[in-house]
Amino acid sequence: MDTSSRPKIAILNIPSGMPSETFPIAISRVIDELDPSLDAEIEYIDVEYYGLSFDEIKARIQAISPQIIGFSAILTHAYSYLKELSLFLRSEFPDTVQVLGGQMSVLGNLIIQRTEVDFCVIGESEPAFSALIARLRDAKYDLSAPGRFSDIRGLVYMSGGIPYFTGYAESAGKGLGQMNYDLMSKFTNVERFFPHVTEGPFKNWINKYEVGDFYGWLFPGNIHKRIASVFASKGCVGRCTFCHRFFRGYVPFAPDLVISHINELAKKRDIGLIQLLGELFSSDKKKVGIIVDYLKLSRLNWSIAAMRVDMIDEMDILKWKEAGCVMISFGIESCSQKMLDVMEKRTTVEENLKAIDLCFKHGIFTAILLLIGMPGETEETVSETIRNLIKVIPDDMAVPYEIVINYFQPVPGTPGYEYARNVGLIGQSLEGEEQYVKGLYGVNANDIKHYLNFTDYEKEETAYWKHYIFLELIVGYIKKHGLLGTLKHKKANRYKYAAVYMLAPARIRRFLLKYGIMAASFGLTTMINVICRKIFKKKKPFFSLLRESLRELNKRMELPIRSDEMHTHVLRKGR
Ligand code: B12
Ligand code: SF4
Repeated sequence: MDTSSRPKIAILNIPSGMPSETFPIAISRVIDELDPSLDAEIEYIDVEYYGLSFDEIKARIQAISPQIIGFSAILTHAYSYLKELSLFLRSEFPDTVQVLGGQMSVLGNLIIQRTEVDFCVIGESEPAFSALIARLRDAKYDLSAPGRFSDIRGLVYMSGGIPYFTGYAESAGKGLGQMNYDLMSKFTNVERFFPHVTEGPFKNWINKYEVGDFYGWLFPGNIHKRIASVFASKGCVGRCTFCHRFFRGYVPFAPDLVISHINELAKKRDIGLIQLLGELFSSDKKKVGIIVDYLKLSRLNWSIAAMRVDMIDEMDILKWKEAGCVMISFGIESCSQKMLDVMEKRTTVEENLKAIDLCFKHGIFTAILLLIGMPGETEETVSETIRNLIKVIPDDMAVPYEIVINYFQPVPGTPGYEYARNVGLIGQSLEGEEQYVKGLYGVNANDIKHYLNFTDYEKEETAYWKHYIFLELIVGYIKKHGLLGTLKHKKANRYKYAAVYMLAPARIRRFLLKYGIMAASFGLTTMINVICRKIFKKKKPFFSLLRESLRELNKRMELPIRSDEMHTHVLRKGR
């Protein structure tokens, strides 16, 4: 290995098997923000986009001959791929130091023990990554004395036979930048991050018959232009029990920097629509106001990737609509207050309904985004969600109507994940946890097959919930607008199916759907087994009795700290 003073680093993204690829802003920032005095030579290998085989990755790494291989893993779903690749690269490049960063590093304890990764960088890459590189370079990449890394905060590595966490690093504050396209274009095709409006994500989010109505909301001319993604903030004021973040608190980006980035992109790339990314768009109305005023003048259209319902009112919606806003995503999650409390969403059903209603009323697209199957979910909470959402069906049939429903999928570092361990749905041992995260590869949260059952029903009995909510909300739509009126305006098959479905009385269609979906998803034999279990083995109510935040509940159920995680157990709590 080359131990000369100039560090050479190969950075790879780790595929998660999910259908949509990761927008690699994390990698751009890792490279961009590295301490320039290191004079490091960095190369990014876009494994995911180019679909590289292990041998192709090996050839690329051979050509670079790095002392450090950096893995960027945003989703935990990528764990099994990471493990295989890490083991393979260790056998091919035994002396190269492996470093992992990204959200997956919350599993630092597991990764350090079960893969060949030498260091996990926890949270923001800076200042830990630069400090680590400098220390490795000075030690000639010799890992035999782990104590020499103990003062670099933000690392997990093996020390004394168990993983050691050096504690959270304070963010260097540099890490609030945007994607550096000029930098990234040296390594990969960046043009794909500027799809044409009609080829972009909206065509997947809105059904083909209604997406035209959506395009109609754009300023004339923008429909022929391209989309760009821009971050406007980092962090969130919420602490939902299913959500993980390393970043503490909420920081809106400086409006002048966001504006100059948008301006530059718009000029260079013929942009017509800006997707504003980040966990929470507006908690600082003043800063957001400056960005909105600019967007209004620019005649760009724009969308908001994430917004809390308790932070928006009719004035905002009107102002934003006038300024070109065409879409806002709210994670409303549920319209049962009990479930919102279990999630510690800190919102009310009324706030959910109001936010959705305002968007529909003023012609801004918003999909109804639901998370079902959290502990405490019952047939009653599902029905309550439907009853409430039926109150806010759009009056105007030209408003696209979309409903997206996912099952709860515990993410490490969240109260939801810890609760799953507490009740034994995720193994409490290292092996048990690994088995769970390995199984996440490519698993879409809308797939019932992988749902860990947090209800008192048989899992198979909950398979129809997603379809039931969906169909009942369409039935509600038909009832509001009349069958003929609906079928005239809404051409997607869902309206035709719902028209047939609603011929049966409410209780009967629910029954038929439940057993129909069960048989279709799991087979007839399983369905019969489920029915037998229901008759002969009654479950005692447990999950259905839940009413409080999982975070509070966990305090009364905490498991003893395993001996291998003496130093790392704090990662379980997130930040
Ligand atoms: C924007 C976003 C989206 C967008 C875009 C996603 C994308 N893939 O680009 C959309 C809305 C499409 C989306 C979809 C999904 N998302 Co999302 N998303 C986010 C969000 C809000 C920001 C991610 C981001 O780009 N941040 C900006 C970058 C710059 O910040 P960063 O990741 O912190 O990067 C720093 C460090 O990680 C570190 N680092 C990163 N790599 C490396 C490498 C090295 C070597 C080093 C040293 C350091 C390092 O340094 C970076 C710079 O400081 C996060 C929440 C969050 N807090 O991260 C969730 C999040 C990543 N998403 C999550 C999930 C679950 C999903 C979905 C699976 C949801 C679903 N059920 O469909 C899909 C998957 C889509 C996909 N294929 O990626 C989870 C992941 C949890 C987990 N542990 O797996 C998160 C954490 C939110 C949560 N619920 O907890 N998402
Ligand atoms: S789910 Fe959304 S609102 Fe809740 S903490 Fe995460 S980013 Fe914030």
